[in-house]
Amino acid sequence: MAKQAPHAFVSLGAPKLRSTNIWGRVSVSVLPLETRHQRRFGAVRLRAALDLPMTLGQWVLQQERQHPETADLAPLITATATAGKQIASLVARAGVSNLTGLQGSVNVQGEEQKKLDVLTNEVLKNALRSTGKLGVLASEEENEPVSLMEEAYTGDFIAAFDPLDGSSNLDAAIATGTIFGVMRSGEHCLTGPEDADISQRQMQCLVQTLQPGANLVAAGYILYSSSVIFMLSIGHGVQGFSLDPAIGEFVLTHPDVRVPERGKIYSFNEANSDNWDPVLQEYIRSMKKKGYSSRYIGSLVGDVHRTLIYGGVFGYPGDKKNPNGKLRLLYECAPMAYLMEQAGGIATTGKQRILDIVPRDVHQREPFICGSPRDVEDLLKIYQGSMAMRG
Ligand code: FBP
Repeated sequence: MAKQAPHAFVSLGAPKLRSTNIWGRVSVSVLPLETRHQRRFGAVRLRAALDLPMTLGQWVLQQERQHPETADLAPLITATATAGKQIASLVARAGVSNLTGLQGSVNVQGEEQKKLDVLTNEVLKNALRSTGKLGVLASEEENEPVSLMEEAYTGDFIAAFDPLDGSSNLDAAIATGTIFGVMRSGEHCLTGPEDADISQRQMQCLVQTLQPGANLVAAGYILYSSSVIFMLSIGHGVQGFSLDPAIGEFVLTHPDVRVPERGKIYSFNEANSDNWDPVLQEYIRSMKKKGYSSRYIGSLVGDVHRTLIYGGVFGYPGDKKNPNGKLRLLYECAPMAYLMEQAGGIATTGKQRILDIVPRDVHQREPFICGSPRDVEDLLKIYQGSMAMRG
């Protein structure tokens, strides 16, 4: 008897064509109309049969069903993903499209802006603005928070972001990333048809940017490296989506990310170690004794991503020269701390939980240490010990 040709199901959601075989012979049998559930289950089964990972869009819809309170975040998540794809393409083509190098301007922190710092800031601003959901946005590249109340449909949210973190590494084609955090805004930001005293309310809305990380309702980063990865949390764990260049879609590749309890890597810029406090110096010595290896990219998104996946500790601590370290609380430390805690890790200044800090300024810097819970707890124990000794 001839070898059975492989079969594939073709579901048209109506009477089904039973099967076809690669040699083009078709046999048709009419089956009863499928229920909606059967059709959806059929689609799930087909996706499973074809081993198709879930796309970000499908995941957002699923979250809306499972966590209705996150539904109004969907436009912001998809807009950020779209901006991430645009930025990934700009970063990948920076060398061939004359987008490396400096813009010739300086941001409010006195840093020379890269051409792509400015361009990616516009890309993300426009993408988020187009959702009509934002009352205010704050960015590393904007001197002050920007009110969008006059053009927002609702203004339910406030976003803070670093459009291209680690841009000092860009010209050497080292990993960079976009970091973002989203908070709910108060009634001040909600726009209405006739806003008589909008300027007064704009001020109150701008002030709302200075919320502690504990108020975040979503946060994440997009890593531009050997692959483009969108790591995201909306308060129900951490999911990672890789950009599939074949379909131009983010697909779920890292479901329910949990940082390992302990790692084997410490990640600090040891060039600053002479200026560190003795507790941190002792801690790093103890890690070396325990055989931990050192890895440091000098790009926050790259270093935190590796820490989330492999475990260990990453830190940019304060030191004698920079008592508050280098990283900005609102759009670097807080979003990364939110992700790390959602993945079961710890994020601290060494003395305080990052998510509890109430910002005084949009560009405020804070010492930042995060990673595997057991590894970070070891450091906190030494700090507590030394504080107890000092009484
Ligand atoms: P920006 O590029 O967004 O200013 O980020 C600062 C940053 O590059 C971080 O990504 C990184 O963790 C840190 O600075 C590296 O600093 P240093 O070169 O002092 O180690």
